[in-house]
Amino acid sequence: MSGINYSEKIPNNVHLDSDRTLQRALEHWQPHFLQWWHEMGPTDFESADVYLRTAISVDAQGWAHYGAVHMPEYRWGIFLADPVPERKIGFGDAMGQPVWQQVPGEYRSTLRRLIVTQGDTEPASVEQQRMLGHACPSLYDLRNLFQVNVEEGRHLWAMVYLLHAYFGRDGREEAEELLARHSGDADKPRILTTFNEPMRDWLSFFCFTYFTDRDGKYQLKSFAESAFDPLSRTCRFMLTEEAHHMFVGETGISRVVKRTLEVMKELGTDDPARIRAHGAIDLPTLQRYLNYWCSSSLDLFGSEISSNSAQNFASGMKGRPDETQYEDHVLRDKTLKLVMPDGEQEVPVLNALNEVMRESYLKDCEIGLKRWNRQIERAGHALRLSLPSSRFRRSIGPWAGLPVDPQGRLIEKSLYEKNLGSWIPSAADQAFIQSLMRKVIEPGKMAAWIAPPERGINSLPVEYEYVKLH
Ligand code: BYC
Ligand code: FE
Ligand code: FE
Repeated sequence: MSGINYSEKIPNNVHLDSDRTLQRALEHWQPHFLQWWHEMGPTDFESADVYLRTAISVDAQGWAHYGAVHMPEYRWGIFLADPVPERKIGFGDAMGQPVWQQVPGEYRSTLRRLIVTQGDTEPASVEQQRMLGHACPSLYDLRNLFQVNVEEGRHLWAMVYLLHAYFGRDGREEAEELLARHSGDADKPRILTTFNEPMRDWLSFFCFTYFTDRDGKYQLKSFAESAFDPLSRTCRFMLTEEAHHMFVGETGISRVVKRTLEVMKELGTDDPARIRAHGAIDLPTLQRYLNYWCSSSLDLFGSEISSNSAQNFASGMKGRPDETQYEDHVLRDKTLKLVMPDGEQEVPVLNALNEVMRESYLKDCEIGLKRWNRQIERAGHALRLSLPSSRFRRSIGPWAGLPVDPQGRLIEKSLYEKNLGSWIPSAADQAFIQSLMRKVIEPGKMAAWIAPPERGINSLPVEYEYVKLH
């Protein structure tokens, strides 16, 4: 276990003090990061005491310390998982060779681009979520939001460390650019579409942490396999933090479902209008939010057929999530049948790896759906929540812009346009959800649209004052 040095300006377990140039460069970036947090991070909560976890070791057991922190004083740092001795490349054409401790010249620009794209999403999500604190359904949820926010801030540090340490001047310039692009900005938007979508309410936040943070999990898992060892070690530790983000999404939606079912029972109806009048979220509306955020997140895997993905795999830069579970790690003579708009097409697996990842991601997404549907079934209702087809509402790949219904059928454009409003949240749905967004800050109290969590954080009661507002 490598301990983390907290006596330095930038907490780290990478012996930053042994490389003065790198240390100075990162210490120069640090105030820019803090300025960005001040301007683009959660609004108005800078003096609140937030019960947050901070990494104190990279050991899977007991890596976090919990305590009250002012967010601007959070100890963002650089933490890499311990090296695996004698680690070898686990896939691609260079399989079996030693992993890289430096960036090979021929892969430099591609690796930099992958790291910048990954890094760009982290601060983008903080920007998207910056107003949500004002409408928190409870102090417990407010704390979880801020926990996710500070950790996404740390994930930015993780990528900026790689850029500074391994990409010289270009890397330092990219690190500045990561603070200059902003979510939804007309002139300098974030790189990937989902990270420019506005997030105005907590139902969207729970869907985002369920679907979009899970894309993060899958991308990080594929980088954890990378031949570029510092990237692999960085991502392995990020994954430890990531689990909580998806927990927030899964339990958040589960609590919404629970509350809705209580109201349905109380009123003896499944009429959306009456459920809404009672201040709860009807299940068809939840389904539309799931359709929206799931389809948006599916684009984050890239195109179904991608020569980039083939290159990234063959060279060893980016593997498949859980690469060891597969038999063939080279994939030079395997093909895969993909359903394309104009029929089935057989393509080399190497070129279909984005799709392979998307498929395993969707399987992971099903787990929450099963849980929520079990809740609905136990309450005696026939409705089932479902995931939209991966062809629905795509903006990237061969299905982009095509009129496909949530079941994946290509339909008439006019029919698609007529029905889209019933498949994703309409303006009226959004206005209704917005009307529920009222700040609840009495310890232990919950907004009327969500059930309390089963337990609190770190064995504390649900009633604990997780955020002390001043
Ligand atoms: N939006 O060959 P293709 C997370 C571009 S989330 C806009 O199919 P490739 C987090 C693409 O760049 C995880 N543009 O793409 C979650 C390419 O452009 P060029 C983020 C898009 O390269 C919650 C062109 O379309 N991690 O961590 O195979 C909170 C053709 O693309 C999009 C990463 O993204 C899009 N959705 O795969 C906080 C990992 N999709 O080259 C954090 C790093 C594609 O024609 N990135 N394009 O100019 C990658 O691995 C790959 O870049 C992608 C795309 C998987 C994103
Ligand atoms: Fe992240
Ligand atoms: Fe995350």
